[in-house]
Amino acid sequence: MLSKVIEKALNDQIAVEAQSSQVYLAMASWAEVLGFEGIAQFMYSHSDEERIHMLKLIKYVNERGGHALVPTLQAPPAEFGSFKQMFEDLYKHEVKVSAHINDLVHICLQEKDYATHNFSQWFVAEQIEEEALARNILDKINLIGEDKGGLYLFDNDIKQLTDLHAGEE
Ligand code: OFO
Repeated sequence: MLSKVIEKALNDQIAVEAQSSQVYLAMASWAEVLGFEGIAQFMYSHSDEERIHMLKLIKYVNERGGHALVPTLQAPPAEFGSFKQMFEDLYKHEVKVSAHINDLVHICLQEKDYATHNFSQWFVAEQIEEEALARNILDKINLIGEDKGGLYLFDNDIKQLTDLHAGEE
């Protein structure tokens, strides 16, 4: 049985994951409208992943006798400036999510909830991967700068990355 403190911390994390999914969906739509199919595909699948993270938390909360709450979401921005800006936002967003996961782990230890502590380790590992991926993409896009041809190649590149990633799951 979850304590009220843990239940609240997990519900907060559900909201974070849902909001991430929402923001990445807006990024996907923006990229698609601009005709960057690879970037759009990458962001759509990233958005789906965040929804899966949210569902993982929802199932866990309910399984442990709590009540998972479906959160209210804020409307994300419709445009993101440039792709460089967009991937910077994505990276910063992931760093924030990692900090949130760390808080969750900390609360688990304070509450001596070792089962939830164990459960949250999956998210700790996932955040390491997501931050690394975001940094990797950001490095690439920084190399390209504003070069249109480079961006076209990058769009193709990231498409392959998405296919590869999807194949791993
Ligand atoms: Fe849920 O991993 Fe990114 O935010």
